[in-house]
Amino acid sequence: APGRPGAHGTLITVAPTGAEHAKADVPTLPVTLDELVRTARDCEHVGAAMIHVHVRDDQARPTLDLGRLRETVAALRSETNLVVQLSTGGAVTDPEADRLRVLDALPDSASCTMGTVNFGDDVFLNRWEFIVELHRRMRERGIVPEYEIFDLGQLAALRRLLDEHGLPAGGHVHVDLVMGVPGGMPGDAETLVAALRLLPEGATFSATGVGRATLPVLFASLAAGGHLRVGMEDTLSYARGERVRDNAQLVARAAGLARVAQRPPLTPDEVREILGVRL
Ligand code: KMH
Ligand code: ZN
Repeated sequence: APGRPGAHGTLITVAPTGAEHAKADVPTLPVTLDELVRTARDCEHVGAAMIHVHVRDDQARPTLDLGRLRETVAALRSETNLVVQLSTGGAVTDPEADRLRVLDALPDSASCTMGTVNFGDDVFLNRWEFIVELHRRMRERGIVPEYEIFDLGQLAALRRLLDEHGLPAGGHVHVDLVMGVPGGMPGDAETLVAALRLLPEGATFSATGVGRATLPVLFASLAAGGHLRVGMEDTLSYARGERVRDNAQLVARAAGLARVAQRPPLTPDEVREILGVRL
């Protein structure tokens, strides 16, 4: 693990919003552009290097509106130095055409989920042809993918994608293990180690645990030389019986633990170099 690119430090990605939580239930969720930019600045200040972005409309509902995505990318670029990653996952009901159009907003990076998975009571559909099209368009536009892995079979799909369609933009493979989604792989150290055995050679990985998998996955990833994703998309509870105050609280905790592990937070520019994001 210490031999992985960037393993001297820790990439901390913040996923501040997601598509699943309602603003009415979670008033501190950043949903407006203003709230998002403020969150991004606060999170950068305490150690985040990348932001995984879902946007909301004026009613705080998830949207893939291209104008809003473009405006968001521009604002995050001008107000922070964070690597800006847009979600192409959207919400479980979003049509493929809308999800592909996200790439027209030209972010630094975008997510690319490597297969279909049960997602709570819903199905998060990712057909093979759709995955290939995401990969192809990202390479065409110079957008660096982050391959989202919800289950172990999706790592076999990633190998197939790279074998059949070649390396992504930037020439480097970066994976995010999303663990503990009901319907996906469990969020524990044993499963994380099993996933690592299936990673393509030379790939870097981050991991995030959803809900109560948050801390086990965070510790397991740090111990294995991996990077971290944290944020209110994945976790609303800070400790037993204690709600998350804001995203920066989660980033600050991750940064502190990364320092304890002697793998301090990487800067956005270090992350650009590791992931092959154009400057
Ligand atoms: N909202 C989930 C259905 C991604 O951002 O790429 C999918 C998701 C993954 O959050
Ligand atoms: Zn997401």
